[in-house]
Amino acid sequence: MEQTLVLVKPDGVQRGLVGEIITRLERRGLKLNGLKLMQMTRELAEAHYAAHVGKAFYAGLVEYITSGPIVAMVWEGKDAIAIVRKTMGATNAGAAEPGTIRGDFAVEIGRNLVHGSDGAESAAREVGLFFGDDGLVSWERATDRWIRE
Ligand code: DAT
Ligand code: MG
Repeated sequence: MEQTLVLVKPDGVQRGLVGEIITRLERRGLKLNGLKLMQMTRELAEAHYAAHVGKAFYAGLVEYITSGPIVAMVWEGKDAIAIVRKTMGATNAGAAEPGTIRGDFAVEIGRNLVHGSDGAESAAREVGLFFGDDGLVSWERATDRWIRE
């Protein structure tokens, strides 16, 4: 089953939106495999955002993601990567559709509340970065057959 890494960024934790964000992913029908509150080190932030090295916003991005605790999660489901991205909304929160997490709770790209892996390769890499040493839990849920036929 497909897995994806989701982060509630420091603004989401500071603003008390952890529960709201988890609720939206749970209600959508995705299944939680792993969850932890943590402080990202600069090293982890640089590894996580390696694709953005050299871009104008890179330094600010690393500063922001390490500025306070985050919640890291792994969510599972068929097409979980794309479903999470849709549920989050556009990267630039100011242009994100209402009904999405970013479109309902954020107003700009630099404080966009959440991260979700953008493809199979990055999901595998990011799940390993954040949960490599932890045991993820794959489990049967009584409601699974009411969510997928
Ligand atoms: P996403 O988080 O939607 O996957 P991304 O991977 O392209 O977006 O970029 C990672 C983060 O970097 C994004 O959440 C916010 C920031 N970012 C991206 N493009 C930016 C830009 N043009 N100006 C400022 N911040 C930007
Ligand atoms: Mg991305």
